[in-house]
Amino acid sequence: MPPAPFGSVPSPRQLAWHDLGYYAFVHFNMNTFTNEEWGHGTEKPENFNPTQLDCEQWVRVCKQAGMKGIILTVKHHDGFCLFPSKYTEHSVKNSTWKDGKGDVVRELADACKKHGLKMGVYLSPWDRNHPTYGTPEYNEVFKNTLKEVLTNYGEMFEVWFDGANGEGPNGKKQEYDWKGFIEVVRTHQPNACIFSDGGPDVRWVGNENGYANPTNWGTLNGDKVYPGYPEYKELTSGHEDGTHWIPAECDVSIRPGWYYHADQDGKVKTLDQLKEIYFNSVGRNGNLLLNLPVDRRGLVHENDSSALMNLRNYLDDSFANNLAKSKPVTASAVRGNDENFEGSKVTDDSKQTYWATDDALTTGSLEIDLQGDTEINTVVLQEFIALGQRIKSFSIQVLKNNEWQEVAKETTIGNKRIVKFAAVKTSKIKIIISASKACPLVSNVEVYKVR
Ligand code: FUL
Repeated sequence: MPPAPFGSVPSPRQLAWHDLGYYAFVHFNMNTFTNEEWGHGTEKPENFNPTQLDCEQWVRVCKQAGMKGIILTVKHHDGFCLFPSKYTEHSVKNSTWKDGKGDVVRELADACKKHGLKMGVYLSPWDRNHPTYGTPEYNEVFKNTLKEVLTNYGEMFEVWFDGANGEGPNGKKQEYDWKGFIEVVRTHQPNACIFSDGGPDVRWVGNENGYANPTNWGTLNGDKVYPGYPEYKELTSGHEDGTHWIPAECDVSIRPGWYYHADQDGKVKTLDQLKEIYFNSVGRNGNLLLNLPVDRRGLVHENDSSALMNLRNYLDDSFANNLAKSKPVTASAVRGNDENFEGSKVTDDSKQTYWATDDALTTGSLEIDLQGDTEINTVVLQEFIALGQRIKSFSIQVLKNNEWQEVAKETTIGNKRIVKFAAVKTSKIKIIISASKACPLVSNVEVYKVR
């Protein structure tokens, strides 16, 4: 009998989101041309004027970098829309770019479709330009704007709601109709995950450095957390017994700023910094949303694309050879002695099969025979999260001079955990689950010697 789900579990759209792992944020809007991070809403639409805009170049770069999609800032805090919205004058339709006939969202949607990349949109509810901001009417304007974006450009995989909420042009703050905003997304893009500080589908990780805590639950007390939640540091670990499945997305920019500033051309993150971000996000049960500040030409800058390729080459090299693939596994116990749940399911190269114990067991171990002395320094672990995140603590041991030696002691796993340790030569490795909220379900174990 397969195990029953435990606690909060992911929806199908969230499971699809978990599979994406790594994708791009693009901050490109009015601020690109005014050298700002937070525009004031008083900028002249004519200022928006990229000289060589080429969304296919963005898509090619992201695809080569191994990213699975792009989320674009179609409307930031200054209110300027990258598409010709009917609900504001502050948009590309009043810019000099393409004589007001251009539409960046259309160009990106076409390019993503052509090259098979997923697309998402960032919309800031905070609007420092719109004359209705601070009144109930603005909520209607925002919902209509959202509907335009979600009905005219094809399938979106994620809708990103920024939690920042300041004052509008008349000094008033807005009470947002979050329920209504969510309803618009559900109606027009039922497969899109909604991001905000507290979900409902994907949560902010509580910092803009691109890392989750080593202990990172995919669950959260979703009714407690809201956009602007003051205890946002909790989001870096999630809530262990959270009432909802709301996993973490780690957003960080490849440069100091979110937007392009020429004086940051020399400040693109190094390979070592990007590696650390990758291991601390994707390797800690999060997705990585890495921001590219597209420049005034309308292109991903050369320095940024070469940094992305350095990371890609590193990852390709490091994770090319899974030393545990198809290797024999001995489990401490197997659910119902049923071969469908035996230890070898973690090295069979399928994430749909998993090792499980009987319901009564919440500890156990897997011994992998590497079939000869092998130098290793990294282990990738995955739980079968479709039935909930269960494991609370685990350790890794290697056989050295006929004795088991501990090389790592960690806490949660979730969708994916990457554990690095000092390189060691061994012929056998043991994964020990020391505590689990219900019987552990492990779908995948990979072993590497990374650079
Ligand atoms: C923040 C915004 O205020 C920044 O400008 C940026 O868009 C970042 C991703 O989110 O809340």
